[in-house]
Amino acid sequence: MSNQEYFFDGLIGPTHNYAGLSFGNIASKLHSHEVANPRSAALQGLAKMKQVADLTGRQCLLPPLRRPRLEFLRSLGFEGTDAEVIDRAYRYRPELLAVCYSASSMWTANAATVSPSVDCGDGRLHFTPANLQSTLHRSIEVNSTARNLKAIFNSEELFCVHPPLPAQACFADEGAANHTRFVGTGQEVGLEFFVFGMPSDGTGGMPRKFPARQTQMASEAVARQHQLLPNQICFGQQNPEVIDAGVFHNDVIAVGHEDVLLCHRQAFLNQRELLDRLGKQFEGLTGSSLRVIEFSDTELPLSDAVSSYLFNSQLVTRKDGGVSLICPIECEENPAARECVAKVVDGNNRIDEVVFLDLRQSMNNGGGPACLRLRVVLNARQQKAMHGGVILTETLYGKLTEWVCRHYRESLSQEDLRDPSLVVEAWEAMEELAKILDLPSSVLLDLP
Ligand code: SUG
Repeated sequence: MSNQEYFFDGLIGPTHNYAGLSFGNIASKLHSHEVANPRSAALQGLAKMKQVADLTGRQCLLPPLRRPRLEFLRSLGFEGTDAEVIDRAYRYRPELLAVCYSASSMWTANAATVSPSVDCGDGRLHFTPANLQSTLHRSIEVNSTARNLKAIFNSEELFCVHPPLPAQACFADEGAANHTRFVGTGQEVGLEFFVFGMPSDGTGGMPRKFPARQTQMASEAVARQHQLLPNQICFGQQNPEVIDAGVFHNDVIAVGHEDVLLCHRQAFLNQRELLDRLGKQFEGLTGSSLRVIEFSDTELPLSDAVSSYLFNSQLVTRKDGGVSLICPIECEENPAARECVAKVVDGNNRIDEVVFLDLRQSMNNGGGPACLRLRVVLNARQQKAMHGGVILTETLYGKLTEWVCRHYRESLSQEDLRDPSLVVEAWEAMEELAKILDLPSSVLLDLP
């Protein structure tokens, strides 16, 4: 098959820290102001990439974005040398200093929504970089992310990187975390499932406690500009109650892969009707049935689903054709989640293996295996045309591991963000990374 799914994980940057910046993300709040370990974080992320590379042979990465983004602080009136800007921000508005230091681009499921060229009207692969405008620290990712995507997928004939949607509340967009593509065995064209938390007309209710980060208007705009046909699109709404229970993205409560949807029974509003519609559409498009694996609240209470991140596991088709479920280690530690995993693996489906991974450093900020990867289905020409320097080979894995050990600190507290030498350390690391990945340093450092 010429179309193949590649996994682009976010390489975890040297300033990974716990600043408690994401309202509605329970782990971010719970671990706020703890001391982070950027080195372990990056090594855990690399170990995951290595595992998936060994299983599938289709692992790539997206570079971290340059942090700190001191120009952000300068644009808010903090003046002086770098050290002065940092010191002033730390004393007057430490939360803004944390914003410009956040390594949140590691969660590449939020980098963009991606539609493979077989689905798109003009036969190109479409990316819409997510505006992430629901949180300040994430909203400053989008322009640099778009620039990286353009550098890696550098052919206008084969790829189309759209501008992000307008940075307005009605177009709040969080990318692939709220988008799943289903495809039948041996088939090419997929069914793209867009899930939003904020309906355009307020019907169906809205969360009361926490924000809905994806709007219906945003999902519709993305589907339109990717030129998808109506029979290839299905829209659904998140259950507002689960958003209030900490499900800030749909990928915290549902994961899809090929013809499988694994989800909690309370994931969606009017779940029966929605899954019926989704199933019928899938059958109409592919002639085969969608396999839905649902767990009830009795089998897995919502709070355990959120703390274990079972539904944020990553499903990958291996080289031998079997499918592995890559779970965070929290699923092995949680008895209810562990039992659900066993049911999935023993069930009548292609998922025949589970891999538990320690991604604790990312998990403590609300980012599990599926948050850390962006799926990009590429045809043979696109595989050749994309920038090869980001494909995770054995050699690249070795170089990056060594690079992390040389440049990353073992601990980073909120107080440490005040240290101006961190700016220089992070900058030097990025300059060297540009060489390792064979990308222009002007792109990686996001310079004019
Ligand atoms: O956007 N956490 C991220 C986690 C993103 C997870 N992604 C997916 N579910 N696809 C967020 O809430 C926390 C940063 C901090 O608090 O320091 C943070 O941004």
